[in-house]
Amino acid sequence: MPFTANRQFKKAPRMFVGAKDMHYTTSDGRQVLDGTAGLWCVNAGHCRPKITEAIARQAAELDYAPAFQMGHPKAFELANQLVQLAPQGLDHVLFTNSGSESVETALKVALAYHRVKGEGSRFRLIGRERGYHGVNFGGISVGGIVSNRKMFGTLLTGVDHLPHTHNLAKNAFTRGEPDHGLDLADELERIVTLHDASTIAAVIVEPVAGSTGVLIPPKGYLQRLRDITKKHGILLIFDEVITGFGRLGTPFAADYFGVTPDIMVTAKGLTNGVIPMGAVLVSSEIHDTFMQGPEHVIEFMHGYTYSGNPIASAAGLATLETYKEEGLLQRGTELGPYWADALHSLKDEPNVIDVRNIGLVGAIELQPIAGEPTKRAFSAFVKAFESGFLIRTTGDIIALSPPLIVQKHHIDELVDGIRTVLRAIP
Ligand code: PXG
Repeated sequence: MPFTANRQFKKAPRMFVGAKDMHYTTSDGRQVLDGTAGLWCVNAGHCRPKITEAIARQAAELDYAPAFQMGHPKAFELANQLVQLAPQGLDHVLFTNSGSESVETALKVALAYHRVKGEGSRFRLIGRERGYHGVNFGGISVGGIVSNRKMFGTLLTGVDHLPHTHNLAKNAFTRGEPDHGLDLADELERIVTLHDASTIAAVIVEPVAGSTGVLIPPKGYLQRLRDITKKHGILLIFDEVITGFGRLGTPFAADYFGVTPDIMVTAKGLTNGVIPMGAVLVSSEIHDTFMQGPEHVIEFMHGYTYSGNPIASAAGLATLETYKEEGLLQRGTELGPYWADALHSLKDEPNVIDVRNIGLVGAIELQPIAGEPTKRAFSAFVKAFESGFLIRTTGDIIALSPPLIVQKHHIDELVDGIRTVLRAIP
């Protein structure tokens, strides 16, 4: 099983057999409130009719079309809609089947772009400590999670990392963007000085790091990264696999922070998590750079059998329509203050050392049990599940990201449930 304690799980399986809107149904018939939108992906809630019907219709009409040298209308329609929704300047789309594939695709675009431009010396990729960019070799190389990297040999060479921005001593219990840490963006200048700009292709960051516990960028940090990358001709890649599609109360984090990258990596919420699909958006400047040479020659040697798969495309279109009809991509702005108040009411509960929030994301960081890191949070996860709440934990951090259809009473229920759990566990 993926990222699972296999032996423990198989002794006491936690199984879902159904889902509707905000709830899962377990194999023993219990309702579980979804506090995490599945794995940060079911932004429109579960089993939404528009999406399930679109999938069924498409499966009966055109099940599969070859992705190479052939097309079908829905992939183009979805690409056009994505471009409409995305920040201005991101005008072209490459489809993939997951966040991990989107990351690999983005890194390859960055390297090839510089080479096509005659700057093939730009081969370095810069990631960040505590970054998560999926599990493939490029992603774990630029990623900054030691346990995901250490087993797998030399990874990609020519990679360096920015420091992470998490600083509890200075920023604990901040609402939204923390005040301290802007200077950490200047570490990029140090890295550029060390390697020389002429060797660096791209910087990749999650605008808000999700998997490692909701690390919210300090005020001005992303803009500073944008300024430095621009100054040195380095591409800026935002990995919006989690932050995309309304998680922060705007379509993308790029909108929230007012910073537009050169390449944007997406997946998850693109199809509401229902059918695997990812998309990489790039600027016209990048796209146009590739469009040269003889016309019968393939411009970018990359792609997947299932890139722009018809059923995934149909799911994506129906998902975007659902977001639009129900105003879901703005829900995080409307509900943000209520969400923040509810979460921060946990401040004085046992072992809570930080609460942080942005849009409809939140984290509660717990003091680890001495000598047994992750154990306290995992106990909270199990206890919450038994009590009817799905939460995520990473290290000793509880991460929350409910579907964007969440109502105030669900928020109350979730936060009160967590309060009870925190009081009950060791
Ligand atoms: N980039 C980011 C920023 C992600 O969060 C990926 C890439 C990889 O996506 P795929 O589709 O290949 O898994 C992710 C995935 C968690 C959790 O609980 C987070 C992810 C996946 C599973 C669990 O934090 N993020």
